[in-house]
Amino acid sequence: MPEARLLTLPFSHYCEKARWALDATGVAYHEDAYMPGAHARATRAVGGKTVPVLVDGATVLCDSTDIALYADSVAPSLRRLVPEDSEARGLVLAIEEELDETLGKDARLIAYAYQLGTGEVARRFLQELLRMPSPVARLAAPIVRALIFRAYRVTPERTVRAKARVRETFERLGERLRGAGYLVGGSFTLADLTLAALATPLLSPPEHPVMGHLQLTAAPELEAFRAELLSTPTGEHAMRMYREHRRAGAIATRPTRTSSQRPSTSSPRSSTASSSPTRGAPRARRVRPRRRADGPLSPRQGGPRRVCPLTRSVLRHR
Ligand SMILES: N[C@@H](CCC(=O)N[C@@H](CS)C(=O)NCC(=O)O)C(=O)O
Repeated sequence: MPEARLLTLPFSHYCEKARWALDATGVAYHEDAYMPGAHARATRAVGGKTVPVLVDGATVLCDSTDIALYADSVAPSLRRLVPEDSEARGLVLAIEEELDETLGKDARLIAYAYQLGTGEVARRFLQELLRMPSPVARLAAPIVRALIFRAYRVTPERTVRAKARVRETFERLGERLRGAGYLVGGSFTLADLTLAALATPLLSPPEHPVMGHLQLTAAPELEAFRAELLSTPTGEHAMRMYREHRRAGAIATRPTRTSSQRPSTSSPRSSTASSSPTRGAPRARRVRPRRRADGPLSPRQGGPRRVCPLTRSVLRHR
């Protein structure tokens, strides 16, 4: 039985959230990391639109929350990310859902606004992120900028508003963290994981399994915002979650060779969206992912059809 497949853009913070949830719960999977553009074909082929997508036999989950809850539902009790107690569970899911809709979108918008903001910064960003040769990155920068700014409606006004909302979110969560080691209860949950993963475009924790190896040069405005957030209790908390709770992901253990394996084209049995009413109760599935009691995930047989050069460079680095 093949392992579950996680389709990603490897640098995406929603993908990192799903990857971390799978790693933390010990679900065996392999990551098919795509280049931007190629991801759209791959996700469409299984009935999805955005990444991450988890394909496990006939089950297709097209949202990071559904993937995390699926992973949690098959995890041994010691590795669960969502508490069983109904009050704590409700709180964890509420924080997770809110951060998906606020911090996830705000962090992405702010990071792109600054990293693609001017010609030279954008060129360097693409060169470092996608390992593009400098002349190619220079040509691609205005096109990528226009596409991304349109897709995520990046404008100076929206950037200012997104920063204000991130400050509010961090302040509110900071109140919750006062005198407490974690956002809910006394242990690491999906709420802490979601905060840390979705803040990565702003905080750049060195333990990030992909971005930690790239060490992108941040635009000065982004660096200043990072410094501001890192000085808050919530920023400190997110960085500590990476230091103390992030295990190496499958991407770091996978062989580099590619195979002729094509993504499944069979129609999905279940496919969910971020507004799915199934939060807290992933849909019925036929095949459960194998799980491991502890330790890093095993290397898969074969590899993705198109390995993102970024991933290759990370793999080389390890
Ligand atoms: N709510 C979704 C959001 C996923 C999302 O926005 N993914 C972005 C990457 S950060 C994406 O796929 N963008 C490319 C596209 O829309 O084609 C989730 O939690 O999975």
